[in-house]
Amino acid sequence: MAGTQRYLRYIIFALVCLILLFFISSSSVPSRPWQEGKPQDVQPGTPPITPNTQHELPPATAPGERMNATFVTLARNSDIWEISRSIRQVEDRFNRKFNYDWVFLNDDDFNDEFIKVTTSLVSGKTKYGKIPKEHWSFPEFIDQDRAARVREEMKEKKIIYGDSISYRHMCRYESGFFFRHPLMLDYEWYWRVEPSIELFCDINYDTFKFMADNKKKYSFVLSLYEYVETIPTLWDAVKNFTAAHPEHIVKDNSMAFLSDDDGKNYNHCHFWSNFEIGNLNWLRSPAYIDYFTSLDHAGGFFYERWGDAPVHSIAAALMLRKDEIHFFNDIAYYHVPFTHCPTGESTRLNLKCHCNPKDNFDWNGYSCTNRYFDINGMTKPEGYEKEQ
Ligand SMILES: Nc1nc2c(ncn2[C@@H]2O[C@H](COP(=O)(O)OP(=O)(O)O)[C@@H](O)[C@H]2O)c(=O)[nH]1
Ligand SMILES: [Mg+2]
Repeated sequence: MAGTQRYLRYIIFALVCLILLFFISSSSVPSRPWQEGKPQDVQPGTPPITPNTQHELPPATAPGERMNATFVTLARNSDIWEISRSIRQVEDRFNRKFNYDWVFLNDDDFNDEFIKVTTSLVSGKTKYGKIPKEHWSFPEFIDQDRAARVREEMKEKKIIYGDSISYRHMCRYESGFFFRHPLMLDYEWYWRVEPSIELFCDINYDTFKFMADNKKKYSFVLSLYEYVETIPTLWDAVKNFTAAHPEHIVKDNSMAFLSDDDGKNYNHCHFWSNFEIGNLNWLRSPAYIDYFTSLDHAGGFFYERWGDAPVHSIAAALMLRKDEIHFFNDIAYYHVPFTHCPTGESTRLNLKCHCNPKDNFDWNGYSCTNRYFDINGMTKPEGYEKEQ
């Protein structure tokens, strides 16, 4: 019995050695190296295999100094999963390399779940602020009955957010207060992020540093015409402001972006402010504060439904020099229902973009980006005609 067991052990040992030898010899057979840039030989009937020649991994964190900058998001606790999607995209495409802070603002207290989830997603520091009541309520000079009547009328006309009070507080807050929140006072630069946005391309450089190095103060990726029904008297209020404060209007401005008759009428073009990278000191400047205060007293945030997009855009177009506004062609972006997908295949491939170029809104007749290029004497990217 003992002899049989010994034989069995020898046989098992020999088998294990044979198997090991087999694996060692097959792994030492040199395999065919990748051929740079050329597909492998293809056997008939098998799909081609394309080697990825850009396989070096980028460094986990970009070297160099950081700017005094933060992301900023206005959100409700109920926005948690929609903002998580946005954060994940911003982190994957940009911030995992730069680790900038993120400030969250809310008219209510953020709950533990919102704080826990968003903190886990952001690679920089996260800060949570409550908006003071006086920045999210009707100012004393607003006639609340008149405001209520307008909401009723707008509801009947089915104007989007026409009957919403909170949407109006939100637009007024984004227009005049977010940059003055105590948490924002620590920073010079901001990047606004909303729930459910998408970023489609890698951003391999520090966009805040780009803004500073190139003396930019405001930027955009999408532009379009505003719904006229929401801003019938906005341009009158702007004209009152410019008449009272001509000193705030700069010489080489972008009036031609806003008006086709040198300022008489507004053409409703604006930069879409759900994406913005900008300079907070500009928004905190006497020029911008005078502008906001003047518009606020005109009452249109409540008697109409002025959005922060035309409010910011008109300010940028009149109170900044043309060359202080930047169009980020390389930041591919979606916010329902519009997409900015960079024109130019080489840009899209280099930046590993996953947007469909057919979805690009830039050269659509309802976009104002064409006009922005024209008034700045900029050459449109190759291939733009095919996207019109
Ligand atoms: N805290 C808070 N945030 C809001 C409220 N309404 C909208 N927001 C935020 O304000 C931004 C714009 O609102 P959104 O619903 O995206 O408007 P839209 O993009 O114009 O359709 C988003 O970041 C929202 O999360 C609100 O009542 N309270
Ligand atoms: Mg939104």
